[in-house]
Amino acid sequence: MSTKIFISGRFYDKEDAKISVFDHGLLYGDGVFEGIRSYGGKVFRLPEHLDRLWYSAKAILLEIPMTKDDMGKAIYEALAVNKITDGYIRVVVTRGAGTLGLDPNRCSNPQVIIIADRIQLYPQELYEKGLEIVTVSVLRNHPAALSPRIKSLNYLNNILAKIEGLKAGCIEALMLNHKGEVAECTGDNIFLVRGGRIITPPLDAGILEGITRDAVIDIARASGREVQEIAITKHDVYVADECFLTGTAAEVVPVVKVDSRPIGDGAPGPITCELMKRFHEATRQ
Ligand code: PXG
Repeated sequence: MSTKIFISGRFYDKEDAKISVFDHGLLYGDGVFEGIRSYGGKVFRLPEHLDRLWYSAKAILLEIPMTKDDMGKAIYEALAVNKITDGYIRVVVTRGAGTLGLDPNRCSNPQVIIIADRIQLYPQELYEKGLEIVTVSVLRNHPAALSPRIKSLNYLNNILAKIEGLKAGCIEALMLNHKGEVAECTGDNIFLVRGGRIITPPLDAGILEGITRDAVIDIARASGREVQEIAITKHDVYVADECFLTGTAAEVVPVVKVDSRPIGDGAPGPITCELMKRFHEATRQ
């Protein structure tokens, strides 16, 4: 059976799922998106993902041509028609087809695309042994230029950082902000553990407010751990006891080396392992 893709109210076979080459989503990266997981047939933190999608759209003055309720239903339908219970959902809203000029007012029909797929998980080894990352020279977008809070279709900032990381042999890369502070990785948020305390950069460091980040903060606090959102420098990373990343695809993944320096004793730390376990329990009850 061919994968069925939702485009603006209808399901199409993958081969027939097409949008216009005049869509400003393609021409200019003018649009927004979400990456969402489903576990055991339940969509993880769906209201939070929908809220973030609507805030991203509002930030670029894009009106999503359906209600959150209908979007939620379409997401569950996309899972059902493709018989997916544990998977990954990509929601894309484009500005729609317009002219070859930038003017978004000349685009009349924003497109809503929902792709439900099986998820390609990171190798289990990464969760057991931890990940090595590098700090890259590409700075995270200046918030006054293009806010990292917007999950827009223009991901070149992150892609350039990812390319630099890959060239250094790392599948994830650490990005600093314009102030030289630690911001986030190309598709994951970063956390440190220091003296039993969990710290992560605040939103005003110029980061995406990750849904997994919020979930992990909730889980950590519910288990009695202190979590602080404070500015972090590379120095803090290098002297941390533990480091881990959070993201929709990665969930919680330990980092054991940054810029060739071992973090802590160079193995996944106890608090990281505890949070990985609690996150796993929370998503697979
Ligand atoms: N920061 C950035 C810049 C991201 O793009 C995260 C943090 C983590 O956020 P969530 O809400 O996922 O906890 C992201 C995640 C993917 C994928 O396939 C993920 C993202 C973008 C593109 C692909 O995992 N964003």
